[in-house]
Amino acid sequence: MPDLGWNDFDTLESYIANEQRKYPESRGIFADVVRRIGIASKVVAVKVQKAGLLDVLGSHGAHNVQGEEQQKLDVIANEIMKATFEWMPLVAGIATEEEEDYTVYPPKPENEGDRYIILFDPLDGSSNIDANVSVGTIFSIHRVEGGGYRTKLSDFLQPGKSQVAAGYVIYGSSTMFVFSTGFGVHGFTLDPEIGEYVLSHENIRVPDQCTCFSANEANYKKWDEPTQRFADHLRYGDDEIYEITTSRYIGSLVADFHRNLLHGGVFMYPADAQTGKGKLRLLYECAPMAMLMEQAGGMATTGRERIMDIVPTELHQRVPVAFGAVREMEMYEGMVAEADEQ
Ligand code: P6P
Repeated sequence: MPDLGWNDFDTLESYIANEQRKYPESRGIFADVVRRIGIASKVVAVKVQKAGLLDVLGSHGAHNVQGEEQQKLDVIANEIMKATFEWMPLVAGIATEEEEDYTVYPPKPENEGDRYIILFDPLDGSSNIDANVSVGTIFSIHRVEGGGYRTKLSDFLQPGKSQVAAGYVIYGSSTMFVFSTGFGVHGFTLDPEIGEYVLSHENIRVPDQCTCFSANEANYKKWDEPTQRFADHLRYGDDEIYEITTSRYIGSLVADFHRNLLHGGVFMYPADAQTGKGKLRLLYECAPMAMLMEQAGGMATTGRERIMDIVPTELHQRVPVAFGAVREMEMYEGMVAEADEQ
């Protein structure tokens, strides 16, 4: 057998197939959903890598449900992701950051079993695109009843702990597909020579050492007192654990989260103390990232409750969020609880 240089690696394809073989009763539908997200992300990666050349930078003129001016690549990535699932028997519906309403695909006769809904942010961090900062696609997969059942809004409003899979693709110095199906977090790096995602980071564990604090510190004055106290402790505290803790924040969730997942650290987008609201969306940003952080041994909290326990009340709901190792997250929750008792 000629040494092709890659045949001793697990590709995303072979990894999914191996995992599926562990469940003989599996119909392979779920595996196919993950596989197709991988394919869609390769198409998005090509567009992102060529963004500067294909004049797809700059705003599209339209605005998404968040009132944010849509960058052209946002719209292109959204269309690519939707096209991947449209009219497919395996997917009951999708919801995307770029659209007000969810989309339901009518059940197909051949589809008697459970089906899946996909919630995604097709290109998170897009305001950074023209500055060539890493951006990403974030996805969350839930299961819904199969057969003739008509998918409805409540099927999309499931808590993060019901996710069957979650992940992101980061379009950076390399393109990486990072996901979990509840059995750890695994990273696959796209090998452009063979066009395959190759297993590069098996069973990622978030380091205990908090090497960085990652938040938009321009908002410090908007944070409530325990949040300010927590941030001060990490940055200025005399606790020697945090002597090497530095600040890193690039304003692209996938890039900031990925760095902390691999190198350790706290990422937070706290609530504005006046409104009590956070900025990041629960269903297709915080919940999928929370699954990954927990699967990697960390925690994801609002400061008062586990992100994965929150039962959504609306599709584009925003929540305050902090991701990190258990020690820092428990410290933060303790400071918030102490302040709440006063
Ligand atoms: P700010 C990007 O628009 C985004 O949704 C996340 O990717 C990122 O973490 C956050 O907003 C940045 O927000 O207010 O710091 O610019």
